[in-house]
Amino acid sequence: MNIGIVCYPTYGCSGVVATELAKGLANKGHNLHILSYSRPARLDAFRTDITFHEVDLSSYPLFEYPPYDLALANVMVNLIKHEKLDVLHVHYAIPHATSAFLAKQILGDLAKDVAIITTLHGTDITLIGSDPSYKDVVDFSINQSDGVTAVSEYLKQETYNKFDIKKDIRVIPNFIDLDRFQKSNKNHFKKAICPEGEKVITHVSNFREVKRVPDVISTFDQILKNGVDAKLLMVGDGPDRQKAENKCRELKICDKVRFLGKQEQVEEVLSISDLFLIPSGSETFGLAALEAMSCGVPVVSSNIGGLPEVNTHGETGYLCELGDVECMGRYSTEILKDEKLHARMSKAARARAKEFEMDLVVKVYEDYYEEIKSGL
Ligand code: GMT
Repeated sequence: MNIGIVCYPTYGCSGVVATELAKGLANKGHNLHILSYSRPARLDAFRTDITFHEVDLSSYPLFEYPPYDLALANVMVNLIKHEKLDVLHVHYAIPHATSAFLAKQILGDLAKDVAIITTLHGTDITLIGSDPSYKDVVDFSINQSDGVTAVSEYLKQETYNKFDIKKDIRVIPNFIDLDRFQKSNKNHFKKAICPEGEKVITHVSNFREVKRVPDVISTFDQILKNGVDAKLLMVGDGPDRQKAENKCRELKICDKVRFLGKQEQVEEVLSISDLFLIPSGSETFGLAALEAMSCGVPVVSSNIGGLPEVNTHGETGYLCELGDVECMGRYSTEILKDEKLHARMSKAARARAKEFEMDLVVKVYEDYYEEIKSGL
């Protein structure tokens, strides 16, 4: 099939999922086109079966805000016309689903065999999409898609709760490359960071408010107070980094916390981690948790959104009420102090990750494309 994939190029998870899906589909012999305003971070190697199309925004004195959705629709129109796309799969509803609708309208009969598939990822529904400034357009655009998927049961329900969706939403979860995300020997790195054999606790995110990074620091403080000698690795960067640093200073634990910034090879950090913390205030899936689990790292998380569909309480880690840092600290301590429990959870985490194996899920998308196309 000729498949167009539209995504945000950033380190955010929807762009990662979209790019990895493109690679997985290309590995199965499909011809892929990725559309975005810059090259996605995960599209890191040259391949003949994946073409990147940059959406160029011409500036013009009149435009305070250049209309990206129109420029994107224009690229879509050209691709459908000249590359004979079978499927145009947009990740993140805003504005991608709207641009896809517009492109299909512009082309009329020429686009009648192209299946427009929208995958909902999270904040396009839970935060920004339901904002009154966008809601009606998002509602309309989702309903105009030929197929709609969501990354978790939770997100599917939230979409039905927040929007007036007439379409059947198919849950297709996020997936993981088990070969890339597996524990590898990085002892030299561990020794450099923890010369006294301290435990390593890790958090990975884009440090947006919704990630509650100060809760990570407070949970870590609880762990230290419970008598565990540990270091905290904070991977990523974003708007709340300052708040996190302030929290370290307030709790006087800065010497035990390392801010590593954005890391490409996050699996290397996970390979030396004993525990992963994800106390998010909203998380439709929690790909970062799945990446940790795939490396055999138990997860302590909040029990909101799609996280319970990934992290199983008492098996792959523990879940606590939102903001309950005492609970997260207590459970973390339990895992870190009990070697047998840690080993059991580590094994269960990897086993659970295997249920989200990349090829399995790519095949589900492939079948879904066929199903939607056959109904056009
Ligand atoms: O979490 C983020 O800040 C990025 C965001 C995105 O839209 O890229 O991630 C969302 O989609 C991911 C991939 O499907 C999910 O794993 C994340 O849980 C989800 N984030 C939120 O719901 C906050």
